[in-house]
Amino acid sequence: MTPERLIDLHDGWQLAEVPPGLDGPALADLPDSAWLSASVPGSAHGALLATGRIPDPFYACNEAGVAWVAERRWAWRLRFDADELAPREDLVFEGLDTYCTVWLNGERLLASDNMFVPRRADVLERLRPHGNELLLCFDPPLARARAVEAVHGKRALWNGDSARLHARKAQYHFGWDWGPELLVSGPWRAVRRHGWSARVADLEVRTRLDVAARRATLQVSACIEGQGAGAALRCDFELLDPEGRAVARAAVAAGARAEATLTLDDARLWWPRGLGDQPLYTVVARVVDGDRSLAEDRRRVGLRDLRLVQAEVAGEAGSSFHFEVNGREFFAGGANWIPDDSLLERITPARYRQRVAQAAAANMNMLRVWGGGIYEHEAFYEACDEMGLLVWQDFMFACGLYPANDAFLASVRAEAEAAVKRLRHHACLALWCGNNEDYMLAESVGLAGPGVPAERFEARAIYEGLLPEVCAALDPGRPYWPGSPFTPGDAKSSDATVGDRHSWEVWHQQMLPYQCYGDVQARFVSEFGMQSHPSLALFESVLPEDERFPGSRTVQWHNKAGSPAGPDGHRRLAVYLADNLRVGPTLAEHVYATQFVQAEAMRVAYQDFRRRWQRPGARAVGGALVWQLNDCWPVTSWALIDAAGTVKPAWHAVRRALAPVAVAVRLEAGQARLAVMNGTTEALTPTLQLRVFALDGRQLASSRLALDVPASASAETTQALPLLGGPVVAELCALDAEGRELARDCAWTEPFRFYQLGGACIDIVRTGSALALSCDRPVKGLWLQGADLDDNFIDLVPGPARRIGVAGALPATLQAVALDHAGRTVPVLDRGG
Ligand code: BMA
Repeated sequence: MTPERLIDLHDGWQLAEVPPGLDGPALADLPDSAWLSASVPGSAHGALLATGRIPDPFYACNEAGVAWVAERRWAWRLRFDADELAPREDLVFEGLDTYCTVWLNGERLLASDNMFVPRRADVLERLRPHGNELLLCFDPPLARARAVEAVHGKRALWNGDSARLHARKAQYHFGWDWGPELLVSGPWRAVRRHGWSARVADLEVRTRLDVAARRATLQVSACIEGQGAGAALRCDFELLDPEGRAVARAAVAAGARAEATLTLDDARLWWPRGLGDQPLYTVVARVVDGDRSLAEDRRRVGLRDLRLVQAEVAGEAGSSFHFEVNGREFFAGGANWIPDDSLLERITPARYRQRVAQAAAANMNMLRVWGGGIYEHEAFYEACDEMGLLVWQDFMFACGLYPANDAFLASVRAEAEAAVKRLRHHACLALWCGNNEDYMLAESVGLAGPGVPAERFEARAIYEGLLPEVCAALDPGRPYWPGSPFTPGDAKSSDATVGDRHSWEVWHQQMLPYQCYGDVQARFVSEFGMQSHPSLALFESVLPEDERFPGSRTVQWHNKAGSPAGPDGHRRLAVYLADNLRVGPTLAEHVYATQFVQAEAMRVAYQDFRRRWQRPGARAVGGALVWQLNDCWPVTSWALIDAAGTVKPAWHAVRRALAPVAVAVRLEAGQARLAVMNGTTEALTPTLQLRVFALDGRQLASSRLALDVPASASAETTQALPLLGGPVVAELCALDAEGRELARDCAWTEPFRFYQLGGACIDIVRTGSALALSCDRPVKGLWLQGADLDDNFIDLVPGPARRIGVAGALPATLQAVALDHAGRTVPVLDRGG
C-alpha cells in the first residue's frame, strides 16, 4: 500500500477569456495568444492585473473601469503529467469562486455554485501518464445570481445587488459601504492532486476538561477511507504537548471510524490574551500498515472550558451577555474583522499574522469574523490560537432576506458542515453566529419583531434550524447564537437588556454625538464605529494629483458609505467634524481631523462600555467589538487599520482603553468622574492623581485619592473641582504603590472648536532608546509619524516629560501634528542620557 501524496497544483496555470458559445474541450481551439499566465490560488482580476491587462482597480475610480472583467467567462487551464498513479487519485478543489465547471481531459468532472464548499473528484480512471489537461470555466457571478433571482424573486437587503442573496459567494464582493464592487471569480483556494491508498477523511477532537483537577479527556475519532482488501490497518492516535512530546497514545483498528480516548493530567490550560498563556497541544491520527505510515492528519487544540453566560444583572432588567473561560469571567474587547483585501489571493499567512498581531497589540481579546466576508484562512485562526484572540464566527450571511428554498438550504448545509468541520478544533473559536443583521433587516420590513408571526421570516429555517443543527451535530458544546444582533423571544434585535446589540446611534440612525456613548445601553456591543480617512500616504497613492483635496470626486469615490439614496459618508463625516473641530482646507488636515474624531469616539465608547463591566453578578456590558478592525482597499471607513496596514490614532485610543488597567475621566458640573477598569486577575488599590490645567498651562487643581478595584471589575468615584472659569484639561493617572503610572486619560472642555490650542512649545528629546515629550502648555492629540512608537496620539500637559518607547531606530526628525498645530517636521533633540 502506498503512502498518500498531496501535490499542490500552484504553478503553470493559464487564463483566457471564454468567447460566447465556447465551452469545455472546445477551448482547445483558442489560439495560444489568448492564454496568459496565472497562478492558483487566484482570480481573473488578479491575473489580469499581474500581467498588466487591467489597471489597479483600487487607483482613482478604476473600479468602474474594470467592471467588464466580472461580466465575462474565464477559463483556467493546467497541463500536467501523472506518470505515477496511486491506488486512488483525487483532484481536490479547496475553493472555487463561484460558478465553475471543471473538465479533465475533455470530460466534465463537476460543477460548483458555492465558493465555500470544497470539492473532491475521483480521477483515477481519467488520468493519463502525460499531457493531462485540467480546465476550470467560471461564469460571470452576477449573471448567474440574477438567473436564480429571476426564478426565486427579488428580496430586500442593504449593500450590493439584490441577486447576491441567491449566491453563495462572499457578499462583500458585490460592494459594501466600505468596499468596492469587484466581482472576482477563480480558484480562490488551493487545487491539489491527492494520491492515496488510505486517507484520514475527517478527524474530530472533543475535549472535556476538569479545570480544578487540571485533567483533560479527549475523545478522538477519525474517518478513514480506503482499505486494501484484507489489510489490517491500524490507526495510531497521539497527543503531543506544546513542545512536541507525546503525552498520550492509543492504537485502534483502522475501521471506517477509528475512535479512542486520550487522557491528560496536569493539563496546561489555554487562556484568552491577558488572562494567561496559549499552550497548544496536537492530536495526530496516523493510519499505519505494519510499521509504515500510509496517511496522517493532525489538529492543534487548546485545552480550555469556554462558556457564554447570560445571567442576572443586579439592579437591571434582562440578563448579561458575557464570556467565561476556565471558570473566569472576562470583558471581551475587540473588533469586527472583514476580509483584508478584495483580492483574497493576495492575503499571505504573514499578512494574517501581522493583522492579528496588531489586534493583539491593541489589547484586544476577541475578533468577530463578519458574515459578509469569508470563513477565513487557516493562518488567521492559527494566529488567533497562538495570540489568544477569541473568534466570534458568523456564518456567511449579511444584511439580507435570504431565501430558504430546498436548493439553497442544501447548498448552505454543505457549506456549514465544511466550515464547522474545518474550524471546530481551534482553541480561539468562541461562538458560532447565524448571520449579520438579517433579523434587523427583517424587522425593518415588518417580517420580524414583536407580534410578528415567526414563519413570516423564512430565513429562520437557516438561523434557527439548519445551522444550529449542524453545530449541535458536528461541534456540540460550543455556543451558537442565531444572529448578530439577536434577542431571544418576541423582542426587537435592538433590545438593550438581552443578547448582543449593534450600537449605531452614533454615525448611523440619529447620528448622536460620540460624547453620548455613555447613554448607549447594550449587554454586548457587537458593532459601533466612526469613520476616518486612511493615512495620507495611502490616500494619496490612489488619488490623482489634481484630486487630492477633501471634496474631490475621487475622495468621494473612496467613501462607499451611503444608502440607495446615494453616498452620504462625506456628509456624516462633515457633521462630526463641524460638531467638534475647526478643519483646514487641505487633504492632510482633513485626514488628521477625521482620524482625531474617530480616536476620540473610540476612547469614549470603549471606556463607557468597559465601565459597565462592573462586578460579578452585575455584568451590565459583557463586551465591545468595534466596527471594523481592517480594510480591504484604500478607503474612508470605520477601520482602525488602513489597507496599507498602517494603524490610525484610533488604534492607540483603543489600545489604551482596553489595557489590562485603564482609567477614564469625565468633566461634569463641579466635579470629575473617575473610573478604573481592572482586567487583571488581582485586586488593585491605585492612587488616582487628578491634575487640572488651564489652556495656557497654569495648573488649577491637583488631588489624589485611593480607590479599591477588585479583580476583573470596574469601579468609579467622583472628585470635586473648584470653579474653573474657562476651558480646561484634566489629566487622570492611576499610580501603583511605587508611584509608577498604571494608566492615564485626559478630559478636555468640549467642543474643541470653541477655543485655540496652538502655539505650544513641544520638546521631543531622545533618552536612550525612548523619547521624552514635554510641553509648556496643554497639547491635544499629538500624532507623531516616522518611528514605531509604543504610544501615540498623545495628550500632553505641563510637568514631567512623558516617556514613549520606540521600537527600532530612533530617527533624527519626526512628522508631528496636533490639534491647532500644523503638521511639520520636528527635530528629535539629543540631550544625552
Ligand atoms: C453594519 C455592519 C456592516 C456595515 C457597517 C457600517 O451594518 O454589519 O454591514 O458595513 O454596519 O455601516
